[in-house]
Amino acid sequence: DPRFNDQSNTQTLERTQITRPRLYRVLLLNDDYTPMEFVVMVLGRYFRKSDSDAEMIMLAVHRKGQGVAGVYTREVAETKVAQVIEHARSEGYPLRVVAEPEP
Ligand code: NFA
Repeated sequence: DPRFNDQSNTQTLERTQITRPRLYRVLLLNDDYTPMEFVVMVLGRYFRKSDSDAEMIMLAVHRKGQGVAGVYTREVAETKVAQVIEHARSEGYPLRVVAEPEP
């Protein structure tokens, strides 16, 4: 933003500081008891995944042990973790969900 800013009418360039918020990955962790269809439902409802993407992510978690459900700012990521854990526990499932900062 070029502005006249002193008594000699010289110009000083000022720059607006933009800071990007840190992003957090929400990870789903595999377990032996949570039904596959519950994990697919979670990916659709809380992470807005299509049925086919949800199925692929669920199977990747099942095979590899963990996978990324979504990437969000910290408060959004932590809220999703809390909501999914609450829903899973209410159904008696041990599904684990965590948020971790992106490198
Ligand atoms: N491993 C679980 C099963 O076989 C499915 C699952 C997938 C659980 C992804 C947690 C995360 N029922």
